[in-house]
Amino acid sequence: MERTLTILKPDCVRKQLIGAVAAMIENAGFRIVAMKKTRLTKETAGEFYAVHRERPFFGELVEFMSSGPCVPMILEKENAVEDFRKLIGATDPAEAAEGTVRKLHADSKGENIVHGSDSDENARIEGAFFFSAEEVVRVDK
Ligand code: 3AN
Repeated sequence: MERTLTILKPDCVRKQLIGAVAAMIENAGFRIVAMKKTRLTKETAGEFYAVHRERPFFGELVEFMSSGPCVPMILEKENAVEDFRKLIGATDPAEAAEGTVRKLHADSKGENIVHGSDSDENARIEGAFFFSAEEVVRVDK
């Protein structure tokens, strides 16, 4: 069983879509093994997105991600990383496939509702960024 890390971003929380997006996630066969509502500071958002530090949109990304509460989750499923990126769709909602989270709910490349890890290694790093071992609880059926 693989894991991935998602963040329901501040636009998702502001639009009151936490429940709608969590339902899409669960209906797609993911189990939520950790979840919290938190707020990133500019410093912690910058740390989370450090790989994008040189990108032209870095400042905008950090501003946005620290603009309000967000809801990180660790999700478990076979092939979690790849299947989750399929569920959320392309970074740019205009290019996202029909029925994906971003196609349905996102406004722009920057404000695109959800984050999804891009590899198993990053899923582990990003999971540990938000959650301690005690906060990760796998509940069996
Ligand atoms: P993804 O989240 O789909 O893996 P990345 O890794 O290319 O996309 O980008 C990381 C984050 O940076 C995206 N989720 C998005 O919020 C933001 N981002 C990417 N491209 C742009 C852009 N052109 N303008 C503003 N924000 C962007």
